[in-house]
Amino acid sequence: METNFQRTESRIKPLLTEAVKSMIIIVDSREQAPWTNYFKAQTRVETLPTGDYSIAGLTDKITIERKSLPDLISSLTRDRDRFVNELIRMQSFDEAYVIVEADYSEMAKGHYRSDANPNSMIESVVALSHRYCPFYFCGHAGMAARFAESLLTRYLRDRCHEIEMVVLAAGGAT
Ligand SMILES: [Ca+2]
Repeated sequence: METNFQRTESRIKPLLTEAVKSMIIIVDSREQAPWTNYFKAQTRVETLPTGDYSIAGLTDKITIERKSLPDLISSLTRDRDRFVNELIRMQSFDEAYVIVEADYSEMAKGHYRSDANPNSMIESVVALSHRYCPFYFCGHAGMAARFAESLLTRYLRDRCHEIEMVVLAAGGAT
């Protein structure tokens, strides 16, 4: 006779595959120009206490902070304290990322309005990404959104894989 675990084993994989396929991306309600149209996944607007993008059901586990180049420059200069506080809050997540909607070369060449020194900006990005979480420069909004969706999907797929392993291991014990 089939045990409960064997039944669960055969059902768990399609369920988890479905969970990844039907992932809903949460978009923070304060996002000014959200990436919504670039995502393949469905989205839902909610107010996120930290960060701009996450996964429905896992909003306290993974967070992505979106920065345009002007946002990034002000976050590294006059709004630095506020930004560092956010990076500190992001430490309580399993995974946290800062995604910049610009090329690294735009920042390094000082292609922004502020008179902030590009070398100081580079040093700041190095220091903060070393201390807190990765910063990815993804060119423009469309590419940044694709990168973000990929990070979110991979995170969810990894968690589903863990659940599958737990179920399989438990099944093996009967
Ligand atoms: Ca932001």
